[in-house]
Parts: sequence; C-alpha cells; structure tokens
Amino acid sequence: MAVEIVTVPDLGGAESVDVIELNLTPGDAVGLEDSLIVLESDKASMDVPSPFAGSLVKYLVADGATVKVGDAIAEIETGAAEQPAQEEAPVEETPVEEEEPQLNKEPQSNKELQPNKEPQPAEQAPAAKAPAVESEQLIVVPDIGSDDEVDLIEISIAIGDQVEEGDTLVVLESDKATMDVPSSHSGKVIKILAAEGDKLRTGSQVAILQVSNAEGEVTAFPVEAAPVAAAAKSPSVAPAAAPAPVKAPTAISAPAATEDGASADVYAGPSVRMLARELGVSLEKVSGTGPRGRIQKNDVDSFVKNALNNPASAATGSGIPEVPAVDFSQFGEIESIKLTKIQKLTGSNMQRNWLNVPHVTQFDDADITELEDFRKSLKAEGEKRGIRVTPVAFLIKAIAASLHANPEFNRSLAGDGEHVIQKHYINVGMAVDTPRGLMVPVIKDANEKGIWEISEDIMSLAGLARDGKLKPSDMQGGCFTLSSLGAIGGTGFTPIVNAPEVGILGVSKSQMKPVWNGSEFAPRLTLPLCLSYDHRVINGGDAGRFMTHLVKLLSDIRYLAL
Ligand code: CAO
Repeated sequence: MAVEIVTVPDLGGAESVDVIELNLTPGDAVGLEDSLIVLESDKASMDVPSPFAGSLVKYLVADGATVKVGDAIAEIETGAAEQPAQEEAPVEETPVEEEEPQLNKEPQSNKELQPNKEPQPAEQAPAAKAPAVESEQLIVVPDIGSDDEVDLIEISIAIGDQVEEGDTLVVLESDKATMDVPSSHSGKVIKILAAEGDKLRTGSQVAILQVSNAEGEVTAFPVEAAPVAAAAKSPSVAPAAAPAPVKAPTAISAPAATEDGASADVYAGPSVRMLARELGVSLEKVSGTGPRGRIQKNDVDSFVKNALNNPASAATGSGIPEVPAVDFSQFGEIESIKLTKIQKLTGSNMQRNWLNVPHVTQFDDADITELEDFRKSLKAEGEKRGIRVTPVAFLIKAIAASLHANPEFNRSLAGDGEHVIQKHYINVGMAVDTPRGLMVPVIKDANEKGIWEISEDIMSLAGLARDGKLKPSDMQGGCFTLSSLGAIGGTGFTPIVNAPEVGILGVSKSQMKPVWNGSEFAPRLTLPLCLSYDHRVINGGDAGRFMTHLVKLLSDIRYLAL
C-alpha cells in the first residue's frame, strides 16, 4: 500500500487555473487515466487524468480553488507496494463552451494549453515507499480555516536547514492575520516550493524535507512533477536552486491583472470573462452569486443594469471629489511610511462602511460601581485560575444578553435589498489594538458562556491578535462589535459600524462622578457607552431599548443571571 500525491501537470503556459469540478468522492476506485478533476483556464477546460490506479483517499484542493502547476490535487492509495514514478499525464482539454468564439479566432490559445510532452527530468523520485533510510516528505499548507488564498510573506527556512516538527517554515498573511506554517515532520529542507509573494491556500505545496523512515509512514514523493519551464514562469514552484532569503523583508505583491482588467484571483469562467471584456466591466467589482461566489453571466448583467440605473450611486461613494495630493516636503522634513496590509484593508473597510451605512450614534452612562466591586472580588480566584477579568468580559456578556433581548441588532441586510437576515446565534466581535493595525476577533456563542470563559476567550484572542496569529476563522461570524477604549481613555467617540453587522458599542474610560440619588450626590463609577447603528435596519426606538437594556444589565449584574 502506498499513498501517492497527484499534482497539477504542465498547463502549457497557463499560470493558474480554477478547479471547477471534483469528479470523484473519497473512497472511489480510480483507474489509470481516469479524470480526477476538471480545471478551467481563461480559454479552455481540461481534465486532469490520474497517473495512478487505486482508490481516492482525499482531494487536496477544493472545488473553486485556483491552482497552478505542481500544486497537490489528490491523494491516491495504490494497492501495490511498487508503483511506477508519476508521469506527466496528458491534460485532456476541451473547449469550454461552444459560444466561446475566442477559441476559434485564436488557435494559439489551444496550443498554449497543449500538455508538455517533453520527457520529465530524470530526477523524479520513486513513487513507492523507498526502502532507503531517508525519504522525501512533501509539506503542504495545513487547513487555514478558509478556502481563500493568502499571501506568502516570509520564508523562514533555507535549503539545507534541519527543521524540527512544529518549526515555522513560512509565514502567510491573509487580509486579517498572519499565520505561521509549522513543519509536520522533522527533517532536512531539500526543496522550497513556494516563493515570497506567492498566493497559497490549504493544501498548497511549501517544501520538501528529507526525513528518516523513523518519521513514520512517509511515502516517497515525485519531486519534479512540475516542469522546469513552467516553474520558471510560476514563482510558486520556484526551483530549489534559488532559495528565498531567510527573514527577508515583507513583500506583498498585488494580484496579477488579467487582460480583462480583472485580477487573476477573480472566480469566473472564460465565457463570463469574455462577456465582461465585451461590456467593459471589471470583474473585480462584480459580486458572484454562483457556488462559492463564482461570478456568473447574470451577475455581470445585474452589475451593468445597476450601474446604468445608479450612475453616481451614493451607496458606493462614487462622485465624491478626491482629496487633492499635497507635496508636504515643501513645508518641512517628511518620511513616507508604508501601510501594513491590515491598515490598508481597515482603511478601505472603514471608508466602505462609513459611505454605505447611514450612522446614528447614541450615548448613555452605566453605573458600574457594583460591577467593579464584584469584579475586584474575583481577583484572588482569577489569579488561581490564571484568568484576568476586566470590565470587557462583563460588557461582552451584557451585549450578548442585549442582542438576545433585542434581536433587531442581530440582523444584517440581505444582498438583494429585499430582506434582512435574522441570526439565531450570538457571536460578539472585539476590536483589538495591535502593532499591525486593528483586528476584530470574534467571541463565539457569547450568550452561552460565563464570565470566566469569556475572560479566557478575551485573553487568548487578544494575545493571538497582538502576535499576528489569528486564523481567518477566529475573525469570522461576528454579529455585533465591541470597541473598548476604556483602558486608554476618552469620554466618548462615534464608532463606525462593522458592516454587514448593524451595531457597534464604543466604550470609554469609567470615571467616578457625583450622581444625584434623590436626596444627595453620591460618588458612582460611571461607564460611558456609545452605540452606533445602521439606521436602515435599526430605528431610534430599537436603539433606545437596546441601550437601556444594556445599561440595566451593567448597572445591576444580577439581571445577567436571569
Ligand atoms: N474604564 C476604565 N478602565 C478600564 C476599562 C474602562 N472602560 N476597561 C478596561 N479597563 C481597565 C481594566 O480594568 C484593566 O485594568 P486592571 O488590570 O487594573 O483591572 C485594564 O484596563 C485592562 O486593559 P487591557 O487593554 O489589558 O484589557 P481589556 O480587557 O480592558 O481590553 C481589549 C481588551 C482587547 C479590548 C483592549 O486591550 C484593546 O485592544 N482595546 C482597543 C480597542 C480599539 O482599538 N478600539 C478602537 C477601534 S476603532 O478604531
């Protein structure tokens, strides 16, 4: 028994292609040359035949993924102890749709997609488990919690390095976080299969290690499945002879633009791309309604209709004059500091939310004198448990209870503009101030957790955010956001709604204030609360009720137990 990994064969020049079909399900019998998956480039679709007979263990790519030459596709268990080396199986190409005139007009397109029939370098490793003491182990990106591609921003190893299981091999950066890719094995780095600036996803190849058989069930792997010519074109299969420098500075390249002006990352088939070209539509601006966000022809049609009906749509902010560029150096010494990816993304999200969402902010104070007494009384037990309880834990708990009592705040506008989506789960996002920028991890099912558990979540998520180690899944699924500047200061601010959520609570620093109790002024610890909401979904009455409920819970936390 051996498990073989099938990789994307030579695409004849196409740099990256979409996986549009997974033909089998794990456990299925696979015959030699059976089609495993269907790929689609800008110009044609292609079957990838299996170079092995056996049974499918699992796919290493998802339907809708973008792959390139050399990416791992699937694992196949070949019942035999000895298998022939993986050959470059010819790609069976079929034109995508008859309506695709480009294939007729441009016969060279077909040629581009012809499989490379050149014999492969003799360096291919035997595919069977090698009897030798040493064998080769492919390391791929583990599950990163989403199907999205992320940027490779740092290679932490060099050819010849000895790495231990768990050592960081490369660092990836998504829109929201950076992640270390740890080595799943100990061994010597003999090839690095990715380069800085590459876009990788779950299952993408990272490196090949030489490991000893003591490592366990290591299967020899055909290391030269990607032809050299294609490797030269695609940085993701950069030959090992050109190792990336260790700890090189972060370099994030913009996604490559295609001839239709759309990013190569856009998920759309050739006929849709052609339609977009004909209509002069940039596909990057079109939201896909197909499976996994695939852009379909009707999405392009709707985009055009919408653009015609709203020539200067306020919803997108178009028509707003740009802020003029100023040469500040004429006034004194200056320095240009590059924004981090997270800062850029936060900036564009803030602008999008500010322009799209009609904001109203409402203010109130909660009397947290007793809450603070209780919180301080937890200190000794907290030390024993290794948990620090701050007012933020009570705020999250009270927000969750207020969302439950006021479900309008747990809604989002549906994309069709005709519905609102009512969520029946309660996840609360928490803004965290980090050196790389603002991050918003999400405390899941906050309504079902107690103060200790919420405090643990706050500590771990804020720690991961500050270390740049949040996974995309840690930041997804929020229903409402808390932005606490309490430890920093201020008396109030107007937070921007984190759309498509419809509410956000800003919290400033608590202060002792004299409060009239009916007969005298008494010193009370008051916490300033600022609730911004999307006035399309929430009306003032809803907001008033939400805030009053929240204030009641914080001012008398016994209500939190009800
Ligand atoms: N008033 C007074 N003190 C407060 C307070 C408040 N509203 N909230 C917290 N504190 C105190 C705590 O009591 C604690 O002090 P003690 O240890 O003496 O009890 C201290 O501040 C803790 O601060 P912290 O920041 O370490 O922890 P936290 O749980 O209060 O907050 C977090 C966690 C992640 C919310 C916070 O660290 C943070 O990053 N806030 C910034 C959010 C932000 O940037 N918002 C703006 C987004 S829009 O640009």
